[in-house]
Amino acid sequence: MGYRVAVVGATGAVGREILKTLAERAFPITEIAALASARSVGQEISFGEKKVLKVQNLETFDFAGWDIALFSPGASVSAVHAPRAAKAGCIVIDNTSHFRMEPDVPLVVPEVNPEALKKAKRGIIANPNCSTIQMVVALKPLHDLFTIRRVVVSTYQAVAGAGKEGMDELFIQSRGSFVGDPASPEQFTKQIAFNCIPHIDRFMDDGATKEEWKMAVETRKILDPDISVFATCVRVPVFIGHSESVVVECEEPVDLARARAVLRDAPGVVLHDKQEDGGYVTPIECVGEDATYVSRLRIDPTVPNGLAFWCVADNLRKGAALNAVQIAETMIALDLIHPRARQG
Ligand code: 11C
Repeated sequence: MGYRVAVVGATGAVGREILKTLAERAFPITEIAALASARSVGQEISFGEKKVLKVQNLETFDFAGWDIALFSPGASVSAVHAPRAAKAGCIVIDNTSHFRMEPDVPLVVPEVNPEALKKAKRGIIANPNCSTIQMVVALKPLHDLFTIRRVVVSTYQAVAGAGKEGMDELFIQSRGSFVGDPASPEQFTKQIAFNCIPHIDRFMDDGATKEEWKMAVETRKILDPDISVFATCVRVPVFIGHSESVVVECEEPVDLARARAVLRDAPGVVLHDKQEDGGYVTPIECVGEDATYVSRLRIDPTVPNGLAFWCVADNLRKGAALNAVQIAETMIALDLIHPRARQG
């Protein structure tokens, strides 16, 4: 049994990763469509080893008879076309921020809150922000054990979070600084090569950025509404792979051995924490990998029941494409998506 699957925003960094992930995981597909804006129509994109897809126009695409649409265009494009696809009976998994906080749209990380998928009444499921996904995958087993009440997180986010243009800017500026031709910033507010920028997404009224706000509100929606999150989100000159320093305060007394044991068994987590030179995972090592890697696990003695760790994950993969595909796989496993007969 296979499904008719449309990938929207197929020419972008996440869209391409979705196609790669679907092929690698042998997702049950009978037909696949790659959709993008009019200017990409006709472009060819490979799907798996043997197939080449011609990009079709999202504006004029008829979703009737299609089972699943994986969206990763801009938020304003999803705002228009995701409801159109859902209305045609297609299950939409949207990777943009547009629907995430709407009460009737589940926000899902399959290792954390798969049961929320049963409440997808509008036919739209939201994929969380990449920096939230890897954090909640690591927090979930610790929360089950110690009841987390407060999280302080600092992120070190790769330029891939700003798409292909962000990656190009880091490359061009890095090369340019060796040949005396430093390119001026366009995608970022300051030079990103050899620099760190404490600013991702727009500023909000309280002085936080929207990326920092997203980490707080999304964590509460996915994991527990009673957890407070204070985030500082920083762009760093890394191409792919977000890193996070996470400090939690818990209700229950924390125990390092028990924390290690649950993290070792937790779905989606790889605990790699040797407490020696190189005995931790860095972003370059997580590129192309599915897991969220946890290292540097230790007690924070400066607060009651405090625990600290470092985590890294491939932001295009678990932070976006893989999580979206896992949502579709989980819906199939829970019998929430059924292939429909082709209409028209
Ligand atoms: C970044 N986390 O690293 C962002 C990218 O809300 O889906 C993803 C933005 C989002 O720039």
